[in-house]
Amino acid sequence: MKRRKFIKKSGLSVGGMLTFAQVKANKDLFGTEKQSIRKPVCIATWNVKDATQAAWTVLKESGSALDAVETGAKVEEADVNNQTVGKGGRPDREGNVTLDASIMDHQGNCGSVVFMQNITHSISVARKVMEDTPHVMLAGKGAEQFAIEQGFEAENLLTPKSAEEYQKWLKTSNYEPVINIENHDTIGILALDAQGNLAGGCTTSGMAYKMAGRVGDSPIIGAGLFVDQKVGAATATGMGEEVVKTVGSFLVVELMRQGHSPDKACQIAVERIVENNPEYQKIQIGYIALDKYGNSGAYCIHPGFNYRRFDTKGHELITPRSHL
Ligand code: SD4
Repeated sequence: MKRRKFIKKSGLSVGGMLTFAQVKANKDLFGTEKQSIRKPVCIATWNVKDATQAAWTVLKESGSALDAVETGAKVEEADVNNQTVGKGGRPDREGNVTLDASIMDHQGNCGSVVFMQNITHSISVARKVMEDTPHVMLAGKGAEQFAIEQGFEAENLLTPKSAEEYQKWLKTSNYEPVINIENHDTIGILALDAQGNLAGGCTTSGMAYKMAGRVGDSPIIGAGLFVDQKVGAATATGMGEEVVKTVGSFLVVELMRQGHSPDKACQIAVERIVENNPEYQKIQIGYIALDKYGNSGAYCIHPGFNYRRFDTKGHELITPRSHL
C-alpha cells in the first residue's frame, strides 16, 4: 500500500502522532478531549436555579435552545425579588427602571432592546426585534412602542422596595456599583439543544443609579453576548463599560475558536480587562462560556461569582477560578 493511502486509511501520521485534523477535531490547545458531545445543556450566570431549570425543562423536552434561553430569562425578569433584572430592577438616577436585553440564535440572527421602560419581558421584545423586524436593535421609546404594538403590556416596573432604596440613595447620590450585589445579577443564559443548536440570551436593568440613557454591555451583540454555532457562545455580567471596551463575549468565542477551553478563554478575556484597568479591584466581571461540544467554563475578577449548569447528569452550581 502506498504510504499516503496507508496514512489516510489508518488515520495515523508518521510515528503514530495525531494528524493536525485529528488534533483539531478532538482536542483543544491543552489536550482536553472534546469528541463526546454533551447535549442538551444550559448554563446561566449566578445561582439562578429556577431560571436555569425552566430553560432545562424546555431543552429536555427537545425544545430549541432559543426557546430555552428566552424561557429562562423570563423567570428572572418576572421575579420582583431580583433587583437587577426586569420588574423590580433598581432604577437609574432619575428613578426610572430602564432595561437592556439581547438574544442570539445558532444562525447568527440577533435582536436587542436598550434603555427600554415599562415592559417586563425585555428578552421577548429582543426576540421579536430579531424575528419580526429588519433591525437588530431598538432603543428607548421606539422599543417600548414596538413592544406595545406586539401586544406586550405596559406596567410600572419600579417596585416599592426598589423605590424605597432609591429614596435612601438620593441622600448621597454616590455612584458606587456594588460588587456581587446580592450575589445575583444580570442574567446571561447559554444553551445547546438536543439538535446541536446553540443560543444565548442576556437581560438586565443595568447598573443601579446609572445616568439616564446609559446602556451597558448586555444588549450589545459581541459585548454582553455572542453565539457562533461553529465554536460556542459566551455572555457577561459585571461592569458593562469594561466589557464593551474589550468586546468581551466576542473575544471569548474567538479565543475558543483558536483552541482555548471555555475556562481559559474566559480567563484571558478577564485578564485583558485587568491589564488595561489600574482600578480593576473596584469592579467585578464574570464571563461564562459554552462550546459546541457542551463543555462550559467561566472566570471572574472577584470571588463570589458562580454559574448554574444543567445537563443530562443533573445540575450543579459551579464556582469558577477568579483573578483575585
Ligand atoms: C451592565 N453588565 O449593565 C450589566 C450589569 C451587571 O453586575 O451585570 N451588573 O453593565
